[in-house]
Amino acid sequence: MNGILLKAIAGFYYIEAGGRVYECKARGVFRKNHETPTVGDFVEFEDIGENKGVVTKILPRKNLLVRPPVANVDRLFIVSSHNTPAPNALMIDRLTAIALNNDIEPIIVFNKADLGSMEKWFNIYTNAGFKCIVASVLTGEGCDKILSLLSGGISAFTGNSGVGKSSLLNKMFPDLALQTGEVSDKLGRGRHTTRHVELFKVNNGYVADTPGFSSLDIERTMPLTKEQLPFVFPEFEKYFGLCKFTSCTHTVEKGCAVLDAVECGNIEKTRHESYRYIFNEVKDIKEWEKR
Ligand SMILES: Nc1nc2c(ncn2[C@@H]2O[C@H](COP(=O)(O)OP(=O)(O)OP(=O)(O)O)[C@@H](O)[C@H]2O)c(=O)[nH]1
Ligand SMILES: [Mg+2]
Ligand SMILES: [Zn+2]
Repeated sequence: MNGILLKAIAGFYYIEAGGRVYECKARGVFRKNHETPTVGDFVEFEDIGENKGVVTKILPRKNLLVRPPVANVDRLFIVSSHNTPAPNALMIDRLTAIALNNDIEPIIVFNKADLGSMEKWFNIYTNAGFKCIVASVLTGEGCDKILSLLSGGISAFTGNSGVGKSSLLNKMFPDLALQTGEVSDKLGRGRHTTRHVELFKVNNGYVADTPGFSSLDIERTMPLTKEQLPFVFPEFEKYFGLCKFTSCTHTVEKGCAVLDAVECGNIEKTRHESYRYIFNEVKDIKEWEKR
């Protein structure tokens, strides 16, 4: 039988097929091949009765994200919030880069707009060419827009712990009744309420709620190369070919058209700072690997 993996917990895989959910184990062959069935995977499994089964094959993936661990993602909703926690440009820029590098449409959600204006953030990312939504679970603002983007394919919600990923999903789909958690007052940090990735069937599509991370967690190797990096900053693209040097990395070079665009305000400074930061990170890792 063919199905889709909704949830993986303690060695069990929960697979939906024909409107039923089967509790499955995986064949040992996956471990041998260092393959892990991942939420979002389309799989083949053997029905062994009583809604139980054995996963026998993972069908070819469109993509596979490491953080959050979800496969075959069509849309990534990158959620941040007005405060507790406040938006982090570098984190948004990492996530949009990872999405684009994996052929995923990033959609940036600025939540908790009831706590204050998100206009500055909305403008930065709209100008950079991203689809942005200002939202509030309290007032319901933006929820219809998110809802309209959820039909068809697989969507995943990601972002810091405490930004309101589960709350937004509950607002749109009250039946999910996902657990949400107060943000710690002292630190303004989320409490990592959502503990595992889970896919839900909604609007003719699927949406994954995922555990939030802290800004530190994402300070990790970016899964892309310095050659790929310029292409995942969509607002840079129209300047390529206009730089003085064909080998321009758009970081420090004289006569760089991207740097000129930053200078005159056509490219947002924070976006370019993130670019440079990530560039140095992926560049160093490559050199380290060569040694
Ligand atoms: N004022 C306000 N509070 C919100 C909004 N959305 C969520 N919250 C609150 O923010 C806190 C965290 O919400 P969650 O939905 O648990 O956040 P999460 O992103 O799922 O967090 P993790 O599961 O830890 O990753 C809760 O106390 C929510 O009530 C909003 O739009 N406005
Ligand atoms: Mg949550
Ligand atoms: Zn350049």
